[in-house]
Amino acid sequence: MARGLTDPTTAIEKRDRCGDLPHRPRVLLGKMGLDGHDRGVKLIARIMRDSGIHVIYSGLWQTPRGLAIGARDEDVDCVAASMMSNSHLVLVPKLLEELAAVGRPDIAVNVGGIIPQEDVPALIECGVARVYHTGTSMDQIVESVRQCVHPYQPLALNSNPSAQLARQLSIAHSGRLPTTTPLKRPTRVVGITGAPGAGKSTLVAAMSAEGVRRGHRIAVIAFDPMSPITGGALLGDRLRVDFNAVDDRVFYRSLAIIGEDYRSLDQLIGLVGAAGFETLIIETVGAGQNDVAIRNHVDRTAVVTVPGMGDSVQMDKAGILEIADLFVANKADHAGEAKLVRELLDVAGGRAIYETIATQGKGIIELYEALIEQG
Ligand code: B12
Repeated sequence: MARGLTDPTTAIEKRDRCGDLPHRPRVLLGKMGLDGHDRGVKLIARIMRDSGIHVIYSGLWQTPRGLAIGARDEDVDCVAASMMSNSHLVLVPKLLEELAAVGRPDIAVNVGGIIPQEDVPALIECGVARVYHTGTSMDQIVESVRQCVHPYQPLALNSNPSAQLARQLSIAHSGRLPTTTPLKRPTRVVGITGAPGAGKSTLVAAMSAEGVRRGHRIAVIAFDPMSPITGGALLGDRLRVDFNAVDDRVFYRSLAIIGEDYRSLDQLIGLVGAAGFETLIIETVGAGQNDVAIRNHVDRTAVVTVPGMGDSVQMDKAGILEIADLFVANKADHAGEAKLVRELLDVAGGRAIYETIATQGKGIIELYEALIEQG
């Protein structure tokens, strides 16, 4: 931990503290209610990531139901709820009820933050696994997760279908899916790729919401990078989707990979289709010029670009721009948009260019129709 005034307050030794477990622990880190204290969760997220844990951060202001859907669809080993706003006696029991309602009453819930000692028995009584306090050490935080990890078993056939899909995806991604498992490709499998920070997750979230508006059920698989040093990952794309609005009409799954290791992807796609989804959107890890492997797995690829990413020579290079079936010029309100579109037109060779401002939902209907309705 930090020793002097100039040391980062969150410095910890990056080390795989979970490599001995049956699988990489998956944790949903959540803050429910009107609680804006996010220093603690950010610290916990980094500690977990740097200890070999896959952390899904769902953002502030979650509802118990949104968190429960996330826990089920992400197939987490535990939920880590950080409660600082004195609403734990109301929201935590509700979270446990919702976990049961969405079909995963077995997922462990750990609670930490500002929890008066006298409230601990009531939380344990309603089903919380453990309660942690301010000043919880790094070792305790990692241990709180390790204790929840058990080998993956298929869920019972009569369990919730999304819960079953989520578990099948976990098994497939760990390379252990039985070869006899029925697979079916969804009607539409589209890939969204592009540089880190281009706005891919916000675009995917906006397109998912558009799909829901049209009465479609959308599945998303979003890849984020896995640390080659610890095996840990911070899976942060999910927080772009407003689950308070789309509820479980969007099945969203975050997964970590190193580089472009898509060896399980065809099975993942087949499982999503076999679960009845006709549309699957796959978001790649933030891609570089040479990251083109996604095109071997999807039907259509959208390459997301933003203004200010380089001169026109960059556009002529072989690689990622060649795999686009269509281009998205996102952040169209930023300076340099006209130049970007002009340069894209030069290399597009007739491929369509869609201008979007994903954060405002602009251009999303046109993109959805081009990529998904007509795809
Ligand atoms: C910094 C701070 C703020 C900052 C927040 C900055 C930020 N972006 O987070 C600011 C100034 C904005 C703020 C505002 C407010 N605050 Co304030 N704030 C604090 C303070 C001083 C420290 C919190 C902190 O960052 N700690 C450091 C982090 C690293 O620790 P942590 O969050 O506790 O997390 C650790 C452990 O708890 C544990 N942990 C946490 N969750 C979990 C979960 C699991 C599963 C596990 C294993 C471990 C674990 O692990 C972490 C590492 O050890 C506390 C008092 C205190 N000493 O705790 C008050 C405090 C939390 N705030 C309080 C209040 C009332 C407010 C305001 C409502 C004040 C007001 N009237 O406006 C607002 C609300 C803001 C909002 N939107 O919600 C009260 C809450 C009272 C309560 N719950 O009963 C406190 C306790 C102060 C007090 N004594 O009254 N606050």
